[in-house]
Amino acid sequence: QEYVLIKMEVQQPFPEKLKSLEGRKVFLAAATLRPETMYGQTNCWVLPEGNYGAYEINDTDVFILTERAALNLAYQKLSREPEKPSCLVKLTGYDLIGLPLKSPLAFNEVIYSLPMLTILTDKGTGIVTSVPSDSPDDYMALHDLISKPALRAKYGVKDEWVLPFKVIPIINIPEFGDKSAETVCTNLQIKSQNDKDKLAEAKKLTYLKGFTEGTMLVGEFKGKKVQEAKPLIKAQLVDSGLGVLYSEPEKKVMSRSG
Ligand code: ZZB
Repeated sequence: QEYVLIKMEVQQPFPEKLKSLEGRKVFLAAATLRPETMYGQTNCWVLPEGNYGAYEINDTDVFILTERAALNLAYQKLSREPEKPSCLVKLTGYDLIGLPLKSPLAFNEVIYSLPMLTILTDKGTGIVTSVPSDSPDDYMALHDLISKPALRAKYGVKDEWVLPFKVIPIINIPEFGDKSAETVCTNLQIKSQNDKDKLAEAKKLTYLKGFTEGTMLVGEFKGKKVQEAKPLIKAQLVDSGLGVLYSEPEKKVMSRSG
């Protein structure tokens, strides 16, 4: 899988835990397969109980992600020292909740890092950018935070990090309209981010239709099909240095004979 890592820049002033990184450019690096949806970002997701680190990528840039991703990056020439990840600060997801971020292409000037309980730590970077218009997982996780004050309280999430953010229409899919994730989640009667089977079904539907039938409603490639816009936006992000390419090694398949 070739992902684009979206460099979501942590805004000043840094919290106590990140103070030693002052003077550097610090990014939460979110792995995405949908660079064309970056206009609609409303927040970033982290796993509260997840382990993360702040890794030196070069003389200026620091990426916050999982150790596993840092090691993969180090073998893809994205580490200060080749093949050796250099961790400046160890962090957990709790340390990241509430960080204000500036993210490439996003219409929202500032977005916040929020808890998602279903993030996999053995995939991507463990940091996920949230596009509730087109991703059912994101739509439901945001819906959970909006509708459950107790959930916000549990993770120390302030109302102003969540409640002002609305779903932004960015892609039209004839069958599902301008907010396909919302439509599909409603149709399948999905109740929460933990509704795994239904969410997998919803993701399949929106992925496929989004790619084959979607049209961009916003941005430089407004009016173009998603299929055409996707590689163009991907190239722009990478060429401008706002994103970097990241390949996930194939998962090892266990031999049956042991
Ligand atoms: C923005 C986005 C917008 C995404 C969308 C999806 C969609 P896949 O195909 O299963 O590999 N993701 C990345 N890393 C993780 C993780 N560690 N745990 C949970 N989710 C993760 O899925 C790749 C997508 O899963 C990535 O692309 C990312 O969310 C998320 F409109 O980035 B995406 C219908 C999906 N729409």
